[in-house]
Amino acid sequence: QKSPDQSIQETTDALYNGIPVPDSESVISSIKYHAEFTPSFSPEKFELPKAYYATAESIRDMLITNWNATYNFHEKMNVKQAYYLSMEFLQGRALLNAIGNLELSGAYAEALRKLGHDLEDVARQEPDAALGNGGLGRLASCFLDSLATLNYPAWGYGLRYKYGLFKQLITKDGQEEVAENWLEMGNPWEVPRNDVTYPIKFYGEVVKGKDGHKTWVGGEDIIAVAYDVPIPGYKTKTTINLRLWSTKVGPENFDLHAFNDGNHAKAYEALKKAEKICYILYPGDESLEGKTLRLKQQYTLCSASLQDIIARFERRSGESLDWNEFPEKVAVQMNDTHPTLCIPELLRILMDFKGLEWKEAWEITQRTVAYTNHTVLPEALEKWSLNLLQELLPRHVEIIKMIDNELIHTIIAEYGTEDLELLKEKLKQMRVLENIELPASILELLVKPEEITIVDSLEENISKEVTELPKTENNDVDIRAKVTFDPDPKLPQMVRMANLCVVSGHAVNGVAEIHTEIVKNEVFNDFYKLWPKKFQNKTNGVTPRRWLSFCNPELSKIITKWTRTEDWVLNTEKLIELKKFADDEELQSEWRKAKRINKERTVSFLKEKTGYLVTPDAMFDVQVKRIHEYKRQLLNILGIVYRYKKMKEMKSDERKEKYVPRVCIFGGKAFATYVQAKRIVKFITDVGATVNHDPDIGDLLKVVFVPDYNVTVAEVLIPGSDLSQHISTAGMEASGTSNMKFAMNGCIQIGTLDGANVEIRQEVGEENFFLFGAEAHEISGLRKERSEGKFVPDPRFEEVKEYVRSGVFGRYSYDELMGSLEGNEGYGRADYFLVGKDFPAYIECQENVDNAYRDQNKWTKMSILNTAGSYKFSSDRTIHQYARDIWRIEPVVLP
Ligand code: 4GP
Repeated sequence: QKSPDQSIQETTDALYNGIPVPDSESVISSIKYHAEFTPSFSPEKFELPKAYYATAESIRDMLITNWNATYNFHEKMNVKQAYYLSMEFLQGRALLNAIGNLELSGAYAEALRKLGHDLEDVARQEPDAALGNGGLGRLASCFLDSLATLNYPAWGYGLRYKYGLFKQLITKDGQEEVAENWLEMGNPWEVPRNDVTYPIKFYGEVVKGKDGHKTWVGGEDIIAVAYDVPIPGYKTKTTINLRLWSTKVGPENFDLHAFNDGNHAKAYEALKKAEKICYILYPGDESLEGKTLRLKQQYTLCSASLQDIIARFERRSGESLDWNEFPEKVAVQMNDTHPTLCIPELLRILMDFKGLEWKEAWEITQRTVAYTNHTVLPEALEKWSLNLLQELLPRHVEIIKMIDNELIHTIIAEYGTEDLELLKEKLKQMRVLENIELPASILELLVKPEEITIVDSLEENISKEVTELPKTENNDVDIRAKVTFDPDPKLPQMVRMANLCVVSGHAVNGVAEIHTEIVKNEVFNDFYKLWPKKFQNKTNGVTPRRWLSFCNPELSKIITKWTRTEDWVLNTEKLIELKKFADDEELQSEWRKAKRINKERTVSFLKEKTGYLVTPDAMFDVQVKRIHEYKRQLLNILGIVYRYKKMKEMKSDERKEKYVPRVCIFGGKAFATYVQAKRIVKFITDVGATVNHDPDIGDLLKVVFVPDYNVTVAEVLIPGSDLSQHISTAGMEASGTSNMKFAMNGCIQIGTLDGANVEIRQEVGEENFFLFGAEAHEISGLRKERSEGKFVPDPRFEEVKEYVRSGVFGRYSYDELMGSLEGNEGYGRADYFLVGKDFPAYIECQENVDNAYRDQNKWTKMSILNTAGSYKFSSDRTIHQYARDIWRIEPVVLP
């Protein structure tokens, strides 16, 4: 009889030595061992929750062994490493993914069976790690999987939010949010690292020593603590790290006196303040409190991660420490603008702690950081109030001003001072600081002394006319030109984080071809003209492990059979092979069977989550993504309403003749304070409530809103859908990634020419994609047409709105909702997203979908060609491109 320790050791040794499958016996003893010592559960019983924790911990042992081996090897090789900084990681569940990546599914399934449980049931015990909102966060998680799989030396850095993204309940009033306590039962996938902590400061002031050295003192001090989450690669020992920060305070911040005096609230104040930072993802930021908290979160991520990265660099460099080597060893990727503060933070550490001069520190920083843009929505391009930043991070504001100063010089060099109006315009648009007077030294260059008013920057009111320019250091005193450069006192003074990223990063990338073109030619056009080489495209991708191999074993078996290899999981180009057999009857029949099984799984899932029983004979038509006006769930549901109205007008036979039965499935969360998005959720559920109970309609049409859409729900719905909708207003969806997942799983798309749809359509073939709608280059003209009152809506659009207004689905806020689609000022955006414009094309395209679906052989062929054409959309391809073009890192394979 082996001791449990021995078994674990053998299991891990087996992995270590590349022996693929530890037998189920050793897995059993490892699970039993953990079951015995896993706290929080009754000792006698081995029920599902306990089985889950014990299984997870037995896997974790292996991950940690590999994680250590990877860490040590990278440390020894001292290779260049990439760090992916992201406020979001939407990891989903870890158990089946880890078992799958370690290729232990068979052993674990068998072991658990012998212990009386089913692996799938055990896996269902795990809460989703939902430390993200949507695309950007899930992309970060796919990237981690690819980085590990491809043996890249890379880590993720994020925050360990106590509550993940809220849990969505659907009630009679629409969406309700409740806190998601995903850590309630403990998290077996993390390793708390009480030995890895860093101080983080807020507020306080900057003092200048005699030697000119700046020090940031006073204020509030908290501590960031690391929690490490090992991320296994597929079929490799490489296991990288996702380091998540949590926050606390040191014992000196517990006010014992206050406590003993009975003032408990005061005693805990500092602790509460510190802990609050990592409570939730995206605290509502309407209030100053919310904004402050969000900024504290961002700074915590940036400061702790950079201190950690720098400490590692120093340790690995040892005696031969040379700061100029830093960019040769470290690449920092900012996932959108949320981690922008790592720019001034790196500069601060280099200058204030490592003694580097500005010029050198600035050059090192630029060579180190790079920025990915994920959205062109103006409201999502972050700006922070200068006052708030000044208060919270005074030293960083000084540094940001220095960067702004560098940029101003570049702009002046580019545009010259001949045409002051042009220069003024460029400065206004491009500066990092918005609505803030130019620094004295710059004004000196541009304006005659007699035109200048000098204003003490901190005391706005004390201003005096001067005729002679005083000798001042940059930024300490602002000199305001009377005529030309006055900021508008009515407007707030802001810091534009995106501009800061573009100036400071050596690379800026968009996430799909069309998006990168918009980034270059519209959003950051002035910068693109300055630095064309900085701008790159990196079309997104998704991991084929989680999003095909593991979530769709039925289809995976077929793919392996027909491509005659399992290699497609690592090398998705092999999927192209399927094209050859797209007409093969045998493949088609197997393909349809797999889809049927997946649809049956969806049927039970929908029954369980919503109570609705739908038939798998119907076409499953799915739109799952965050609820946002630009994603146009409203276009989808209005199309359904129109279909319903037409059905009602027909006789039963006619109806059955004309329409293919459909189950229209929606899922997605609306941001808690986004009123219009919440109205849309409510509308969809109201339509469902009417249509689904209409005996005239029966199985011809069902409308189901799946509550609490998350990674796990996506893993069920995507393999089981026939049609998926990606119907954003053209030019507004940066890429989309669920479109890639649907294509991989053989679902056909209806969509606009937007984001990655464009490339997907190219790859799967135009005839296998249902295209409709206005194109990106037409949008601004169409909006203008609308605002000038020249747009003539299609009668079918008027008809559908009228129908909704008539009260068929109840009377909840529908005047507002329908009003928003008209030029009605009272309801805001006057169909900014052009639902009315695209409506006729959309419903006509949906008729084509019906016709295509009737011919099941043709449909199956289209489905096969979608999977075949999805080869390009593996995050492995994306990661190779980042590694080669931006990070300049090489894979290192563990011996
Ligand atoms: C999303 C974009 O909306 C989506 O098109 C893209 O696929 C995804 O990023 C990944 O690049 N943006 C966000 C966000 O999630 O929060 O801005």
